[in-house]
Parts: sequence; structure tokens; C-alpha cells
Amino acid sequence: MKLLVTGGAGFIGANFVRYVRQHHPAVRMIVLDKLTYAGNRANLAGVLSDQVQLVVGDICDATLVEQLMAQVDACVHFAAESHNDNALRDPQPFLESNVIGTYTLLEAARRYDVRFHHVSTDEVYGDLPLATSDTAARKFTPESRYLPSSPYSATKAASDMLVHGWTRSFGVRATLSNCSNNYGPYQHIEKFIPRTITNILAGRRPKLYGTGRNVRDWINTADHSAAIWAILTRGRIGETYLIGANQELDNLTVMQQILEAMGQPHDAFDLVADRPGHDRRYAIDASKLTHELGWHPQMTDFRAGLRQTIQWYQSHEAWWAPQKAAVEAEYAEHQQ
Ligand code: NAD
Ligand code: TDX
Repeated sequence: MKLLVTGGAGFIGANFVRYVRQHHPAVRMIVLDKLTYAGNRANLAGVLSDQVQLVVGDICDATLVEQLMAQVDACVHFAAESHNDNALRDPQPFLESNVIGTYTLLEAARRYDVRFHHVSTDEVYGDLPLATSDTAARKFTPESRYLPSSPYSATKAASDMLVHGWTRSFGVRATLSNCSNNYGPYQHIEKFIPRTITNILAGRRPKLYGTGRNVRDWINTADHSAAIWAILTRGRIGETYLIGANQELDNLTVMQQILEAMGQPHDAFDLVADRPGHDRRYAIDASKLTHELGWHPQMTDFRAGLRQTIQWYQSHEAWWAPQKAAVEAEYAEHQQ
């Protein structure tokens, strides 16, 4: 099998490429990545070979996309602008990459009859109320209504709709997955967990938005990779699968677990202005994936996963340190 992996030099894409190399070594891969600020050739260090090629280019470039699609059996589509705070400052690149980029790939997949897996997010469903005894059982399911609340999630919702349209009307052999918040190695330091860890390592105080009561449902990126592989190889065409590991935590708890694991006092952080429109709670019901495809998350001890992630950032300072000052300067300009 030969795969086209878009966005394979980003966080989740690079972890997926590494997962496939390790578990399915016969699979050949072409990574198509624009190497935006979020993409990094170093994320594929030790993986690139005759069997795994990196093509630096844009998923909106129809000529290039067609050339590559003509060579593969399947495409796993990760490439996107992915950070909510950036979309609030400038949504335009999100429209380009997430909507036009997905459209460009779908047209090429249609033309060359390539199996297509679209990687999306639980944020397309908007948010859930914070859990009380009445609402704790409420989770997103594949039947949940699309109700995105941010510019980022609106563009991801649009891309999901394109996949549905191209599947039904043009017979593109596509599946779709909506996953909860990922954590693990190679995550860009703009995101909450790596930003917090690297702030502490760099002697800066970490930042908590608003009250810290917002809840995210965390999954280790290795479990996300295994789920995508199961859907790509055994999922039913036209279906949507939700991916999550039942690890709901509020941001304050995550902050305090990181501080504790790094030997810092529990209150060694700053509360900063809240994110506009900040989604309150995400929670995934992954039972369809479990029942149909037998997938189960392996990394179910969040504290242990967090310790591994902290160790990864401790031992990869050369990977993140050159970007640290610029990322924090950008946040400071917007008082976050
Ligand atoms: P990321 O920002 O770390 O990586 C995105 C990658 O896509 C980068 O390598 C970037 O260079 C590339 N890219 C962006 N625009 C491109 C373009 N026009 N052409 C080619 N390459 C382009 O993002 P991530 O966190 O790894 O997310 C990957 C995918 O997973 C996204 O589609 C995102 O919506 C989805 N997702 C992310 C999470 C999460 O928690 N991070 C959760 C659920 C779903
Ligand atoms: O410094 C911070 N302090 C803070 O409290 C940052 C960067 C974030 N936060 C909060 C905001 C969120 O409630 O932490 C939570 C997580 O924030 P992000 O890491 O920015 O992730 P989120 O906005 O939840 O979106 C992520 O998960 C879904 C990914 O970035 C998306 O690509 C994915 O679709």
C-alpha cells in the first residue's frame, strides 16, 4: 500500500507516519506538507527514506496534488491550520488550507479513485455544558448536531461537509473521524500542554485562560494514530467515527498536574484573559469505534502520559527552544 499523508510534518501527522513505520513497515508514504510555522522537517527525522518521502508543497496546489494522488492507493488528510487563538486573530489561512485545501484533495481523490480519510475534530459539534449530575452523561456522538463556535471549528466543519458531499454525490470512498484533544511528543508549543511545560522549563509562568474550568477530553496521539489506522483499513465507507479516550479534565487540573509533576508549587501560574467564545466542555462517546472496529485506547493513565510528554520536552530542548521567545511574544501582544 502507498499512502499520501497530508500535514505529515505536523504534530499528529508526524506521529501517524512514525506509527505506520513502526507497525506496518511495508507501507510506503508520501508526506505532503507546506512546512508552515507548525510544520517541521525535524518531526520526521530518522523516518525519511526511499519508503517515506517528504514533498514540500501546498494542498491547495491542484497540479501538485493531482500528480501525487495519481501515485497512491489512499490519502490520510491531516493538513490544516489548527490553532484556535490564531484563527481568532486572522481566520483567512484557515479558510484557504482547511476548506479550499480539502476541496482540492477531494477533487483529486475523485479523479484517481483514491480511498480518502479525513481527520477532523470534536470541535465541529460546538461545546457541551459543564458537567453537573444532570449533564455529565452528555457526550458527542456521530449523531450530534454540527454547531461550531469558533472560526477554526467552522472551517473544520465546512471541510467535513465537503467530504460528505463528495462521498454521496461523486462516490469518493471516504471516511471521517472527529477526535478530541491530543497530547504527546512533537506538539507545537503554542498549544496548552506543551506551552505550559516549556514555560516552566524556560522559567516563565504558565498561563491559564479565564477560570480554568473549561474541560477537554485528552487522548494520547499514539491512540489517535491506531484509531485512524483501524478506520482506514477496516472502517465502512461514508461513515463517521468519533475518537476519544474518556479522559475529561478541566484546564486547572491539567495545569496543576503539570506543575506537580515538574516539582512546582500548585499556584505557580497566572490567570489571563479568557479566549473569546471559549468552548466550555468537549466529551467524546467513542463506542461506535470500539464496537465496530475493536479499537481501545492504550494510554489510559493520563498522569503517566503527561510524565512521558514532560520528559520528551525536557530532552528535546533543541527542538522547541528556538521558537519559544517568538511564540510567547505573539501571545503577549494579545495579552494571553
Ligand atoms: P499542526 O498544526 O501541528 O500540523 C498541521 C500540519 O499541516 C503542519 O505540518 C503544516 O505545515 C501543515 N499544513 C498546514 N496548511 C497546509 C497546506 N495548505 N498545505 C500543506 N500542508 C499544510 O496540527 P495537528 O495538531 O497535528 O492537527 C492535525 C489535524 O488533526 C488537523 O486537521 C486538526 O484539525 C486535526 N485535529 C487536531 C487535534 C489536536 O488536538 N491537535 C484534535 C482533533 C483533530
Ligand atoms: O496557554 C494556554 N492556556 C490555556 O488555559 C493555552 C494555549 C490554552 N489554554 C486553554 C484553552 C483550551 O480550553 O487550554 C485548552 C486547550 O487549548 P489548546 O491547546 O489551544 O486546544 P483547543 O483550543 O482545545 O483545540 C485543540 O483540540 C482540538 C487543537 O488545537 C485543535 O486543533 C483540535 O481540533
